[in-house]
Amino acid sequence: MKVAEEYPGLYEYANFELPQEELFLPGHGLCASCTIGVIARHMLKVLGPDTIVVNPTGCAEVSTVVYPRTNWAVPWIHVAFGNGGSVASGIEAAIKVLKRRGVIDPNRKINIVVFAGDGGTADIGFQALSGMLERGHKVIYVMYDNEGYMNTGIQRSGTTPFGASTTTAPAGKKVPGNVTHKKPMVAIAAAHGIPYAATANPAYVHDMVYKFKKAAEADGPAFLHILQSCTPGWRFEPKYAIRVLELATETGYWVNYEIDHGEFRVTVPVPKRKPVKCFLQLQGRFRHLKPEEIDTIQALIDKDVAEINRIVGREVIGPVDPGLECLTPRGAR
Ligand SMILES: Cc1ncc(C[n+]2csc(CCOP(=O)(O)OP(=O)(O)O)c2C)c(N)n1
Repeated sequence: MKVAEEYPGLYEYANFELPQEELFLPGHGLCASCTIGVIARHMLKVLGPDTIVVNPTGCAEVSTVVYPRTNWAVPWIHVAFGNGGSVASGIEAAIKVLKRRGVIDPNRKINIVVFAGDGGTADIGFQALSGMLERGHKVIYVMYDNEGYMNTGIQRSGTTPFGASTTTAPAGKKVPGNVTHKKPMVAIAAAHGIPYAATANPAYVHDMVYKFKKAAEADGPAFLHILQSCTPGWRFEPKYAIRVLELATETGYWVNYEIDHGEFRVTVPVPKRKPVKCFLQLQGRFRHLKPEEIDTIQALIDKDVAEINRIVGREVIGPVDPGLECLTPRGAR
């Protein structure tokens, strides 16, 4: 309740208020329990039919659009792996001109969305994204982050976490998998001075839906960084797709926050954290980690959490409580 009082609007857009209409249609080829579907479906429920989706190559694209079939019941365009931001910028500029010329009703609100993976955003699409943010195009950029180049065979990306084993950063005798840290994409996007940037997690659907709404209402570019569990890449049983995402937030590995016109807010406070091993041990990509490597990851998270608490000015993400059970039944939290 405290959260609702502090952040009015957070729970306004609850699921039951969303339209019944499905604009992301069933019958796609996403992997069993892939949470890209959860993100796309809720995104279109919030944004509605007057939405144009720009989709760089990645899992979302190859699994939902195989000519002549599509799961997107809205205008959708395929773009190259690296130019989502540029194409969206062009669409936004063209719509402005068409409105000025009276071809399109100037009062019609059309949402333009880039729906791109972490490789297509944090790495190869980075300059197109940066240009789009710098020029101030009114586009919602959604980066779904499965922490690797998943559709081409689980290669590491700029957002693969420390210690994850991938096909291009395999765990071996001397190297514990990937040795770099996640690129802080929200901080980078926010540093462009855009009005809205946020993280989200499909396991916290109300929070995610609220952020789609805020992004649509922003008076300029909006950037959403959404964690997305990947069954083959993270190597967990499909039944844990949402549970593993919950653990990401419950352990402080992933903090749900927003930066609204420079104002930083944690939107899902975590009074007591579970140890990060709860998140790691469900996934095959971390199975090789030694206890001291898990301690390193825990220390990295503790540092990030301390920084977040410092920015907020109070302990919005609490300390680790080793007494908490990893897999608390849903609703018992
Ligand atoms: C210039 C270029 N380089 C490489 C590729 C091959 N390619 C297509 S999709 C992809 C990986 C996409 O990764 P990401 O954006 O993280 O999305 P995911 O597959 O994980 O959904 C790669 C390497 C390409 N299409 N174009």
